[in-house]
Amino acid sequence: MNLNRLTHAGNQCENCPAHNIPNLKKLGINMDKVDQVIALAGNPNTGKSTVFNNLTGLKQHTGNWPGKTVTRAEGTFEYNTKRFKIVDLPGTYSLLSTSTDEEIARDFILFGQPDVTVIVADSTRLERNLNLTLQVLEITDRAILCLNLMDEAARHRISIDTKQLSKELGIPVIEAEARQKKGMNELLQSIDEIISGRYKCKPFRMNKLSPQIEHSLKQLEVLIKKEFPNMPNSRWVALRLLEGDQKIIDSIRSGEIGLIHSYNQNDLSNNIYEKNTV
Ligand SMILES: Nc1nc2c(ncn2[C@@H]2O[C@H](COP(=O)(O)OP(=O)(O)OP(=O)(O)O)[C@@H](O)[C@H]2O)c(=O)[nH]1
Ligand SMILES: [Mg+2]
Repeated sequence: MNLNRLTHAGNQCENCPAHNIPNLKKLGINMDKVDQVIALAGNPNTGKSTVFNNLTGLKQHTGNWPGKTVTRAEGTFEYNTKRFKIVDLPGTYSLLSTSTDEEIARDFILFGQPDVTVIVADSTRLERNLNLTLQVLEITDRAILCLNLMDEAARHRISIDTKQLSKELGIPVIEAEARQKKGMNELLQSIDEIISGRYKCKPFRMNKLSPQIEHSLKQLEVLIKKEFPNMPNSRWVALRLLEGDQKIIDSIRSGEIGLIHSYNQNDLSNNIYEKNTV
């Protein structure tokens, strides 16, 4: 094996533009004075932690099997002089899922009030990944779809019309190969455009509900807001109540849902980050 050549290739790679994103400072776990919060959501094994590591310089656990990230981890970076907290979440297929890992992701997406939610999707399994994407678009006005693993998609001869997808979803769609650090600059630019208001998302929403259901939802929402005034996404909670979601019913009865909201508003201690790394 020619080690010289390998080392040289490594150095070349370190110098290539993908490794040196302009205007990005990776700040690790320094949580001082954060301006904006970004959530990394997505199905399991789509490259969320790889994106997180690229932007923060941290070493969140990655590997080629689903379910590696089991709790939420936080890191920071600075881009164009703004400071961002970015939250790496466990993978989830749906906001209605009930496994512990998936609940952690769901709770942050719903109640953590991220300024922008980046949905990291596996480009080779776009259809399956769009399920969560559409659910996230129901509850937020500011989201980005990061089509990751584009190298794998190309290998499988899958091509995606990202412009059309972006038009139909009403949000930016960014092509990425996070393991090769490709697309990170475009992702950051897109986050910046949304935060500054230069890009206005018009998220695709499912068909309208019937007037009767809308009426019941409104009534329930008023009651929920009375009990939990600061809780975001009361409409989503009201919908779950109408559907008879027992866990949500129980957490409303016990008041726990209010605690979930405040837990998700707080910074995590470094301990939690440590537990989730190798
Ligand atoms: N080929 C290819 N592999 C990638 C890319 N991005 C990430 N990976 C690999 O995909 C695997 C999963 O990446 P992770 O970052 O751990 O994925 P995750 O979404 O955090 O996974 P969970 O935490 O289990 O949900 C790892 O082996 C990464 O090296 C990419 O763009 N192309
Ligand atoms: Mg992960």
